[in-house]
Amino acid sequence: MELPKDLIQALDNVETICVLTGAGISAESGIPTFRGPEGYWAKYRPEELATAEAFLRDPVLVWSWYQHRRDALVTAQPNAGHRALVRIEGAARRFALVTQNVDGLHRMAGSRNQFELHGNIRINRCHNCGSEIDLGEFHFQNEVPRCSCGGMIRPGVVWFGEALPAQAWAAAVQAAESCDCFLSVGTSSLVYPAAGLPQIAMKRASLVVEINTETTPLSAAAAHHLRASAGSALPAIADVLEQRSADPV
Ligand code: BJW
Ligand code: ZN
Repeated sequence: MELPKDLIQALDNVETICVLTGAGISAESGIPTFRGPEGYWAKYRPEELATAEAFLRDPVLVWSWYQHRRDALVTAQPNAGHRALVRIEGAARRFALVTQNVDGLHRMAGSRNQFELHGNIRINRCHNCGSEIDLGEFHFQNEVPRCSCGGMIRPGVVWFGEALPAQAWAAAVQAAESCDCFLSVGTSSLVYPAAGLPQIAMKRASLVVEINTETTPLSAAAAHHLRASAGSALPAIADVLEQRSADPV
């Protein structure tokens, strides 16, 4: 895609980039988003599946949902958007990738300095003692796995009402506070505290760019809203940044 001329100019001065991604960037890898007509929440209510209360009430239902999503990830591959972020990391002087996604596709693509705010769907941990537990090739059928402490084992993701991993959150705030360009990619900007990161970046008058196929609560405040797919907009941004690093100073 062609980027607006003033955005190309502004990117010329950018040294430190912070990127926040959401489910939209993985949509082009065939993974459903949460909100919207084809999203998970069109079929299920979040409070039935993505809260600790739901898990304690019906762990088999919650486990079945996560196993279904794990199965879908077996064949999922990073797409052009994930790959472009690896190029952007290579072209920036300092770079941090903050993701709300639990699918691990950024790591698979090769992103290095990344922080997972909502955990990782491939990890398991005890709901009682919090230990991370390696279940090997575990595939949920109908028996909820148990920790040696007796607690129920659950997917290592962050549900509504739960605190985000402290280190990842601290790194995300630090990256947003210190960047001169903040890219918000494929997120509805509805779920906090992640949705507050662009506002943190704006305090330092950073260049905030939103890449989203739809309008969100962030769109009006962003310096640029590229109403485009991540897979088309991010390669265009990577091209500009790489061209800049190739140019003689
Ligand atoms: C494309 C595209 C393409 C499509 N290209 N774009 C009132 C006000 C403020 C906050 C609260 C409140 N009431 C409650 C809260 C707190 C709550 C919250 O934010 N709720 C709001 C919904 C109101 N937050 C929390 O509870 C968080 N914890 C917390 O606050 O802790 C406080 C605490 C402190 C100390 C002790 C205890 C607590 C935790 C939030 C956890 C969210 N978890 C989930 C599930 C993770 C596990 C799993 O995967 O199952 O995270 S919910 C779900 O939403 C998931 C996502 O990461 C998250 C965000 O969704 P995302 O990524 O934005 O996806 P979508 O589907 O919403 O949007 C996709 C976008 O892509 C769309 O805009 C499309 O247009 C776009 N798109 N294709 C570009 N190709
Ligand atoms: Zn335990």
